[in-house]
Amino acid sequence: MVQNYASGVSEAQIRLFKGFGYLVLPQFFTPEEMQVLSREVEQTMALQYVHKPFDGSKRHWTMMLDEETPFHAGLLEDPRFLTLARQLYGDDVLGVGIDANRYVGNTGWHPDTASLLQYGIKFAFYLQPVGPDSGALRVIPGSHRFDLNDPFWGPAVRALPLEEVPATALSAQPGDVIGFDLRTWHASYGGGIDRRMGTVVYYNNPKTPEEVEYVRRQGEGNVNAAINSFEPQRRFLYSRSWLTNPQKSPWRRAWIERLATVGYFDAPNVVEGGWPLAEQRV
Ligand SMILES: O=C(O)CCC(=O)C(=O)O
Repeated sequence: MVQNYASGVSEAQIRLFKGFGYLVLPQFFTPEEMQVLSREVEQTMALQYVHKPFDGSKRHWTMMLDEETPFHAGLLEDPRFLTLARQLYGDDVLGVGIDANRYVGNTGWHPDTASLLQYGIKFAFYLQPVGPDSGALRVIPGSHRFDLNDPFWGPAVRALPLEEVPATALSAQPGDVIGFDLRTWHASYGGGIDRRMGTVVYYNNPKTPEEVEYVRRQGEGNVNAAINSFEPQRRFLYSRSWLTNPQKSPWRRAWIERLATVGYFDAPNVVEGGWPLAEQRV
């Protein structure tokens, strides 16, 4: 049995997310969808890491936005994700990414942004069961509101062994989805080798010049955090194919226009072949 998320979630769940920075969406994907997700991950990872097959020593990561993985590629526009992202961040929320991961061991405490002014939601789903001591995502409730420049907060978290930081572990079965604010501090403990997790990410549409500046910088930050660290075959975040929007998705068109305006695509290796695309250059 799956639950129907296409029309969004209740006010109580929205309040939980806004107050504590996360929510859990049980039974989101059907077993058949989980099989498709697993197959697409298997095939793409084999291609992206043909030069260094997974040996359990280092995380593998890849974007999943393209037509070779059509089920993943449609997730940003899937009403089950998009309706909720719009409920939380407004109708102009920006779809920015879909990825797949093969994690190795623990993940230390961190938020997914460099500033409280750059935020949005990351939806995460696991291809195998995860529990409190077997790789479940741990979140510090309410930490999306903590000042990143506070001299006590970050050091206090990092001074403790990962598993002793007071937190909530979000156990999940295949098919469940967890959503967390990008500012929420999260980690995982006790996960084995090859913990497979996919994500779907939306950014709040920046309103002030400062917010715009942080989204612009995030393009380069994402290249460093992903392409440069994990070294998949594909040396860019967004393919020309995704940017040319072959399905003529009105959502994707609006996201690309806005992200281009704020300069998110400008840094090297954000876009295949550089931005603007060759045919748009004068
Ligand atoms: O599942 C994990 O080990 C960490 C996930 C994470 O840090 C993320 O998705 O940002």
